[in-house]
Amino acid sequence: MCFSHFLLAKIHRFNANVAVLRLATVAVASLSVAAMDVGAATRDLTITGSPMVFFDRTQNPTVSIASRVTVASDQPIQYASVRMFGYAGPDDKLDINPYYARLSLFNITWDAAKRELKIQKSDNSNFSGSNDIANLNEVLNQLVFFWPDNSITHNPTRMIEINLCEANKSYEHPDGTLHFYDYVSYSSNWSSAKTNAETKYYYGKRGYLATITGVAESQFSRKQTTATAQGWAGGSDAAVDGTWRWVTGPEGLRISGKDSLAGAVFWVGNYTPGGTKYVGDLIDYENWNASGITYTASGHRNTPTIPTEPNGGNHAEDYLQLVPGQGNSDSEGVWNDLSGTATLSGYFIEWGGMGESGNTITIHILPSNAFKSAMGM
Ligand SMILES: [Ca+2]
Ligand SMILES: [Ca+2]
Ligand SMILES: [Ca+2]
Repeated sequence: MCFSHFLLAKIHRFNANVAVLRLATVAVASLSVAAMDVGAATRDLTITGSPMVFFDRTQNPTVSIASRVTVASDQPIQYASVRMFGYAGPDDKLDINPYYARLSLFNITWDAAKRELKIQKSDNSNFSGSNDIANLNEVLNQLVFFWPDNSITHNPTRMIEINLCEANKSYEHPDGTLHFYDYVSYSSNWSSAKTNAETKYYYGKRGYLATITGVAESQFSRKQTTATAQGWAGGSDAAVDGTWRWVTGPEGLRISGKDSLAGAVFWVGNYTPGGTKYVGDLIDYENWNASGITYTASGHRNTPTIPTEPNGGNHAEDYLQLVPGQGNSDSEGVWNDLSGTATLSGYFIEWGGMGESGNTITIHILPSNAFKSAMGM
């Protein structure tokens, strides 16, 4: 990370009775993200700057984190979600500068449990068209971070993630992160699909072949396409035949407790018949196809139906294909292992959970004596 220049942070006070923060500075890093989007749509979010807040332990500051967010979009946006991760005291919060002159254009709500600042238009309609997007840019550059806890004995880092949520595109993952989905028509083998997904950005987030780790996520992902669509996803047993793991997205970065290899494992076995769900990496979901399959109302395979996939032993079929289940758009897809050299007509893509610089701001809080020392004071 290259710090190009320093700015004096603008300090806003909620409590006028407390003296203003004496030392505050913000280091602006140069970060940029290439913009390649699904189809012809524009969905760009860039954030430049990684604020370093230097503070006097006796103070109780609110710091503007302005002028670092740029949005470009030709899509209707329901709301902007600004979430904070990292240590947070009970009153640690995000807000919009209360002195911002055009505050009345927006409906701004803070959800303390989710630590989410939600920004909508005042009438809750979509941000749509260039004027609305300009307004959204403006308000996102009025973010303020308020922390009344004067101690830095806790983790002094906060991560702020900005997501732009279009209707029917965002799904809240059980870990509290927002994920986004689409289906890409792209005739290719598995590895080309994986590479292609990684060239597609969605509001600052790099795409990956979808990792489907629950019923709701499976249904949500399938709703992005037609009832009969099929395509690649991010599962594979290429590393160890018969040990199925997610090799893309945040799950692909995890080291499995099963074999210490990269990628969270969800299934062990080739059809002998059946196999065994592996839950040691905290993923309790699979939906392999079965002969004579019947479905629950959600479209999940009824138990005790024994799956007949994966059936490609000895590395004959090492990559995950999602196929239609019941053939209606509300159902989960069912799964097949397939040779990675096969050509499929498209793939399921997902964004989110990676904590990328393209849609995050990391705030480092340091005591003022560190700043003084750095400046030779
Ligand atoms: Ca996923
Ligand atoms: Ca295999
Ligand atoms: Ca198969």
